[in-house]
Amino acid sequence: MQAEVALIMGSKSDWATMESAAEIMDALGVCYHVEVVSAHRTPVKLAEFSESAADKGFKVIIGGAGGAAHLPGMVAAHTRLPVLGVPVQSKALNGMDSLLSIAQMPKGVAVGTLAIGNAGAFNAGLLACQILALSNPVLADKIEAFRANQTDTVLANPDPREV
Ligand code: RP5
Repeated sequence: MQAEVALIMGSKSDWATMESAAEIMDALGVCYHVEVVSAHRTPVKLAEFSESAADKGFKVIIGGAGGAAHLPGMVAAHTRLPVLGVPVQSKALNGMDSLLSIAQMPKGVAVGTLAIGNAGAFNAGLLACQILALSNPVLADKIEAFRANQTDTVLANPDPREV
C-alpha cells in the first residue's frame, strides 16, 4: 500500500514522541512511512528525501526534531508538500528551543508548527489525516467518528473526581 504520509525525525531518540503521530494514523487507517532523516547529521539525505517526496507519492510530511530543530524547515525548503513540524521536548530547554526553531520560519517557506511533545505529535498525525480527508470521504467519516467518540467520552463522565 502506498504511504501517503512521511513521518520523519531527526534521531531515533525522537521516536518516543513521534510514535504518537503513528498512533492516530494507525487508528484511522492511514498508511505512513517512518524514517530517521537528520538536518545536521544526514544533510544530503534530507535534501534528496525532500526533493523526491512528492514524486514518491507522499502527500504530507511530518517532521519531528528537538533542540536546534531545523529538520521541518529544511524539508519545507526542498518540497511543495505540506510540512507539519513537531517540536520534541529537549532536556536543556524543555522544547522551547525546538518550538522556536520550527515556528519562526521566514515568509515564503511554510511549516505548520504543532505543540511541544506527544500532544503535538498526535495532533500532527491527526492534522495529516484531516488534510488527506479532503479528498477521501471514507477517511473523513472515520475522523468524524473519532471526534464524536471523544466528545461522548467527555460528556458521559463530567465529574472530575471520577476516573
Ligand atoms: C535533534 O537532536 C534530534 O531531533 C533530537 O531531538 C536531538 C537529540 O538527538 P540525539 O543526540 O538523541 O540523537 O537533532
